[in-house]
Amino acid sequence: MSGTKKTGLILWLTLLLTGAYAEDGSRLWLRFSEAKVDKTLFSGIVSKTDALPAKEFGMAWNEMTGSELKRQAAPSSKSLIVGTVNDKHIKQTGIVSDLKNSGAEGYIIRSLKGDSVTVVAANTEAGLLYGVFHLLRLIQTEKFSYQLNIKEKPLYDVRLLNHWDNLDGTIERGYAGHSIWKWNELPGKISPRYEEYARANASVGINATVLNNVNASPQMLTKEYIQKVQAIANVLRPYHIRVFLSINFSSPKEIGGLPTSDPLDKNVKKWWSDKAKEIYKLIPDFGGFLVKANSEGLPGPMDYGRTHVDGANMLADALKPFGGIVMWRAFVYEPGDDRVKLAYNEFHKFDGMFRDNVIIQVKNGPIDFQPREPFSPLFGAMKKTPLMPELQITQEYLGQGTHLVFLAPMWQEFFEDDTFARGKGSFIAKVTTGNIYPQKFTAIAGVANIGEDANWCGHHFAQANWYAFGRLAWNNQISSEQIADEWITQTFQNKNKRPSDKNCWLPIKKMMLSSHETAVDYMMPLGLHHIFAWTHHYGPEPWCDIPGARPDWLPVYYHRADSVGLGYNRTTTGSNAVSQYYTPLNEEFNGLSSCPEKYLLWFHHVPWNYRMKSGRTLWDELCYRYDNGVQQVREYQKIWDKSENCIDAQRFAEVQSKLRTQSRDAVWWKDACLLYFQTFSKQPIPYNLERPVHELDDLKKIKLNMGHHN
Ligand code: GCW
Repeated sequence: MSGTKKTGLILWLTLLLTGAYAEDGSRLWLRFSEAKVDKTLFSGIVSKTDALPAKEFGMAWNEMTGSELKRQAAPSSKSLIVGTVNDKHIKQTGIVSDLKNSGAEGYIIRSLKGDSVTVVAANTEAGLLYGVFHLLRLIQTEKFSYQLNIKEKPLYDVRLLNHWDNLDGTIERGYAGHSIWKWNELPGKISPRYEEYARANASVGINATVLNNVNASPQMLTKEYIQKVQAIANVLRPYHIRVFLSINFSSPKEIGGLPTSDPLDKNVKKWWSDKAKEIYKLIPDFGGFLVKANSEGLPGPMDYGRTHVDGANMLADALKPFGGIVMWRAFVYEPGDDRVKLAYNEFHKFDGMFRDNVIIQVKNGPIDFQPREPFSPLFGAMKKTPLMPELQITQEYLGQGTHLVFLAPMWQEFFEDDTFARGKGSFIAKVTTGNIYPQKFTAIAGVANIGEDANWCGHHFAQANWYAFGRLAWNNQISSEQIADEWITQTFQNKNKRPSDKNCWLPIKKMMLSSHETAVDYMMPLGLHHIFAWTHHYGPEPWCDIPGARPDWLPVYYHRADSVGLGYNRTTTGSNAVSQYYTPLNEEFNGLSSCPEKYLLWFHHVPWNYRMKSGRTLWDELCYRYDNGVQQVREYQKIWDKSENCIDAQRFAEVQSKLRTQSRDAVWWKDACLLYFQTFSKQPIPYNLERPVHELDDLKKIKLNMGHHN
């Protein structure tokens, strides 16, 4: 036996004996074999044998208990009944009338009195699937009982992932390897990952996906590719996931041989109508198009002197006969005024002019997925046009595949923001679900963090962000704490390690819940934004000032550090971006002392010696925040190392290693920002804080090879 083989065997035996084993994260939160389940929970299942929800339940049950769940022709004590309103056993339960307002995706899980029968019922198979996954989650997290009475339906109609996946297999802002879509193998070869992907999404309620990058290749709409898309759609369909595509606005010209892509040209209109027909013939439940137009160099209607309305409506007309929708992005910023104001200025004036199957997709903040931004003032401003939030699950600006940052608290903050659109209480959560101004349909998108890495998301904890997006798209009122609880239990529970695992989970949960604020602290506290390194957006480069580059791609444009102070004056004496918000919010943001400190430098240029609420000067406060970020990550390292006994060996080691990098990166961020801003403030870093360990000149030389255009 060779040395390596011997070591391998010993390692294997040790793992076996200690109960530790390698786990690569590929099972996500669907690790049913690790759940502690009493086999006698159910005596059998009453359901249609060919229905997917029952099949999914049966498979999970096998994994959980090691035994088959018997089919029953009629319910008996401790039966599980799974069925739609058309099934006779559901009719007998009396639940049917309660499902009246449950819609196409809602469900009821109810324990019937007397003989411990559990019923999962819905109007449709889609609802049933969500109900079954809910029941499984209860079992996995040891929350199942015979006293259930749950009624759920989603708050958003379309809950979709946006893949920024290119046809060559690369992913824009992807940090988990190449794309899971194997375009060169399709349609002949179907990767097993497509179905796993569908199941994982369905388990958290995601019902739609855009397969390709918003920076779309015209090739996507060729016959060849539509056939490939059809093959994927066929796998996703049983899981009730509808496929959408990003389109390139110049497609008629690029692949259709037309001399123009002018949206008012009749041949162009016909081209799109024919294209829609062609797609729906192969994919009858096709969702529609996502469009990035006249943004970051992409073509659009304005190339022909037309407007976003002309472009969106033309596509909407092509899709309308088939029930498709257009998701038109508001991420536009032609150079000119303060970038923060541009999307609002461009779109607000078009309110009420779009077709009823158009929805405007708006990033949560007015710039670009920064670690923290105030909400985009478009939310609440468009009263007659449906808007959908776009969140970024992939951590472009939040440590990418390396930093542990749980995004649910950031999204929760967004949902809880009050727009004052119709007075107090006009929360984003309500505005975007049609509860302030009625919307014909609602939607929410998350830019996916999924790739072909074994663990899907690069960082084991990044899976929590996929999970959280799904849960919040279903119900934007679920607390981050609940989401973390659910995810940790499902993801880390381990049959061999309980009960000690629970002691570990509390600190892990605390770490997750504070991790976003921590990243804000060590990257850009107090409202700083966009001081990332040029192109790759991983590390700090607040000094970056490339002659000739677009000013609004440069950090100095945003932080405006000078001898007086720091921050961008967006008040009435500055760019006046505050005026895009409703009263009293505009006034609150406008006042130096009323502006929430988390947005201070977003809205104000603040003197270095300005007194903060803590009593410290701005400069000192900045130093404390950066330092706090660093200390927190070190705390996370301790928490994680202490959890070694309850986490499997592989994931433990991988996360441990990433936390080490995150810890070094946090110091890098702190030193870079403080040493650089110190050249303006000319003040010492408070002496009780740890000293920089880098030279500013050395940090300025760091160039990571992660190239990207902006
Ligand atoms: O966040 C920026 C990214 C680009 C992205 C663009 C967008 C897909 O840096 O990579 O392009 O936004 O959202 O369109």
